[in-house]
Amino acid sequence: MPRWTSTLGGEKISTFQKIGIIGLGYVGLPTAIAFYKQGFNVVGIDISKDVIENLEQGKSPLIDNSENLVIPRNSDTWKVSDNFEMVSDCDVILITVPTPVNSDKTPDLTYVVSATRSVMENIETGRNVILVLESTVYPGVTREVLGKVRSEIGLIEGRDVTLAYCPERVNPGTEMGVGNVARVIGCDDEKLGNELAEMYSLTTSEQSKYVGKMEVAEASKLIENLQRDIDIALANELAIVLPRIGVDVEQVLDAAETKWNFHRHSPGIGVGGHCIPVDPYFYISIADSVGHESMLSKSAREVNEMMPKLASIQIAEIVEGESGEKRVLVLGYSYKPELGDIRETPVHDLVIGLLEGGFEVLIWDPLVDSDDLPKEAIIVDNPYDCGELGAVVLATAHEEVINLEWGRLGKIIDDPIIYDGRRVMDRGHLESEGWKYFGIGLPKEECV
Ligand code: SAJ
Repeated sequence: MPRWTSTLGGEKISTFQKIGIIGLGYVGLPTAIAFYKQGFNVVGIDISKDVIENLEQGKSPLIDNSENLVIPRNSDTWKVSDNFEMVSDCDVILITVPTPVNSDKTPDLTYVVSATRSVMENIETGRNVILVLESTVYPGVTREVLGKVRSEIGLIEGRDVTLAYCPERVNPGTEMGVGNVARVIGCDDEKLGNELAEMYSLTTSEQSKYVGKMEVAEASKLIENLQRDIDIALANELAIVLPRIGVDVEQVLDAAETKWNFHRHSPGIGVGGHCIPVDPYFYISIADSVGHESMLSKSAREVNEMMPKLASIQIAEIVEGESGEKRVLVLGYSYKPELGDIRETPVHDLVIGLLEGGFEVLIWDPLVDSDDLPKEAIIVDNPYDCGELGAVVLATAHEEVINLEWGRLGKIIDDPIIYDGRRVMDRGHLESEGWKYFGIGLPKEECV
């Protein structure tokens, strides 16, 4: 391959020049733009004509555009298309398509297989194109699943294509984007693995490291998310147990955090998104396949998945002990703050729990499209115009939720009660505005 210097100056070089990115979502699009900005010749492919049309008009098709992406115009070094033939002469092709789970929680690899097949059917043989999977999968997928497609199409590893794995680690809705997260690269060919690490290093301020064979990088990503799910589950279990001995979980976490290696996580009404609640099931299926049931990850999932229902029961008990008004305003519906993404949102189960408890549920989320909100609930455009309420529930800690005019809202409700499902509100301030404050992990006797 021609050795080539990035046009943005500096001594950095890359073995590769033309990069294809398959899947222009919240990972693929920022990644494509990052390589484009470093002077690479980029071809972005997406099967959605809407996505391509938006991009050709210079518009971001992403729900969350917190990275304020500036979409390049079509040029010699930036093209987007739904035609896989466009990647036929790429040096490196990155696959950044979703890996959801099936209803039985087994990994759904249909997008990965479809994208791989479409790429492999269009690459020129003999150019040893590097095909890098970035989607979150379990160890073995790149080698076995992508390798199977390669064999079916008749391509030869090392002559026509070389497989590699580099997990995406962006954290949507936060400042952790492609430009400032570390990367790990797994590839059987160490030389190519190091050249990929060099290529990725041009796009991030953090380290970019070759870590060994593909399974090493696949397992790294998986256990990163598995650990996060387990850590959050501990915080959630503490939010169940500690209040029952009269102790506020947040005070205990404040105290524990003074220890140098205590890693704090926040209890809440549940764990959502397309990674943390999903990836542990990839690990569970591996553990089962090798004959060792993973009690730890299964228990963590059980704890996190019970939180929405548990919160709905707590809210019902609070309301029945106070005004008895069975109307609740739920603030926030997306799975995490500053995003309009509702995938696996725990607020869905919270709403269902309240409805099953006989409540009328109103929802206000300024970031979520009203079409994405549950039809069983009453969608609210103005949180100050909801009529009488038995409680207001903070479910997703959007800035717009936290910064509501709580004094004004409290005056509209006869007996203003808040249930802080993320423990993010200033209790003293709310109580000074006439609110009764309840929250996840707070002993009820401390609330009156
Ligand atoms: N959550 C808690 N308590 C916490 C942290 C999170 O209840 O202490 C909840 C959030 O409310 C949300 C869910 O967990 O419902 C997931 O939150 P998250 O901050 O982990 O956000 P994600 O799902 O966007 O995770 C992203 C992922 N990055 C991607 O590749 C998409 C994930 O792989 C990262 O591990 C994670 O960021 C991270 O480390 O921040």
